[in-house]
Amino acid sequence: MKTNRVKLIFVGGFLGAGKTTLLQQASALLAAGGRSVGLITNDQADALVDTHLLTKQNSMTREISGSCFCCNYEGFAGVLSELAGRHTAPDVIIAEPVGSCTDISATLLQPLKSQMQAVIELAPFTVLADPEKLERILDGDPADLHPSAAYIYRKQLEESDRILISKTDTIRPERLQVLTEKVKLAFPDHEVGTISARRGTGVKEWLDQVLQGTVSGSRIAAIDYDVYAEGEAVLGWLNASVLLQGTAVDWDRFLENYFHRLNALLGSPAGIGHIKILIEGMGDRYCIGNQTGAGHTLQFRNSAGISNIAQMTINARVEADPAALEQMVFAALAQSAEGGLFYEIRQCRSLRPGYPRPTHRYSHVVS
Ligand SMILES: Nc1nc2c(ncn2[C@@H]2O[C@H](COP(=O)(O)OP(=O)(O)OP(=O)(O)O)[C@@H](O)[C@H]2O)c(=O)[nH]1
Ligand SMILES: [Mg+2]
Repeated sequence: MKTNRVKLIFVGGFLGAGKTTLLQQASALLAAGGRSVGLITNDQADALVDTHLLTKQNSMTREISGSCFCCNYEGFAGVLSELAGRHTAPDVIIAEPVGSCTDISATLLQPLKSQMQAVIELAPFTVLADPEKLERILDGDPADLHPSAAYIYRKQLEESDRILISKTDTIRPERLQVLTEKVKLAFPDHEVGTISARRGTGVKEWLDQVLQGTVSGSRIAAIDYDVYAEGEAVLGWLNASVLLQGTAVDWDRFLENYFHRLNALLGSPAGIGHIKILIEGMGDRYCIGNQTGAGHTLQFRNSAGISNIAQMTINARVEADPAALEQMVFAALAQSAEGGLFYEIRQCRSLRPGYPRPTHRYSHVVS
């Protein structure tokens, strides 16, 4: 076991803010600098696209599924101890909480400071916010979210140590400057930064700052748990894993067609938290599609190539009844499979997140 404490970085922020993309970039940068990295993902159910993606790059990736970190503190602490206790323990661990989760300072950071100081050293708690939603939220608009989900968005910003405006490549520099000033005005005691994980801009600077920073969980937000619970419960949550089989299928085109059909069934774009779909073809080939709101947010990356068999992992967080969401997800699959493609649903879990009941909730900041 290492004698030095392992640095633990939490990267929070609402669904689709860019957390996993930052984890990928940051861990690659750390690895290139000779530092080993452990990653911890979190979801309400297993078959998480993020875990599949991160595992491709980093074998020290762990997933806590079935509940958020806060409601399974012991599970999270157990994974931390396992990683930190390895013969080849990582130098840095980066953890990504569920995007609809808040009150992380009171329920995770304070207990960790109090109970695991011997093992880990907490970095400043960063919350990512994508410019489009952030701009609207700051203007008092719910940004196509249910008002209680917008409440969670605001609370995530409020409880953080560091607000990081993400996806800066999607906004003009002058607008970014105004937005940054607005954030500083709304949160005068927070550190505020900007980043484009896609372009790599600001990733090194952010890493240097959080690795040097020693103050974490510097504030606890007042959270109305009934509103928080409602903000989570309006989201239907679906994780599914599907085996696809056909003849020389172009999986990238299949994925585009699938999104097209699913959007047609979903109708109004309002209420899409994040739909992320991974298709893994032969060898290491994969493609991924992400949609974090209206149609213009849909992005495709990589290529799964052409083959006969592929594995599809579907994660959808949409303001819809879970049963209705499941029905639409599979109706779109049935439509996309017309013309000789077979599919087998290997696993499917659809749910409405339950009332958040954290293991611990500290009312004071632990020094
Ligand atoms: N243009 C642009 N897109 C980005 C950037 N960072 C992330 N994205 C895109 O935003 C979408 C969501 O990114 P993720 O990293 O999966 O977001 P997340 O916060 O982990 O999402 P959840 O885990 O569902 O909460 C994907 O399409 C990413 O490619 C960025 O810097 N620029
Ligand atoms: Mg993620």
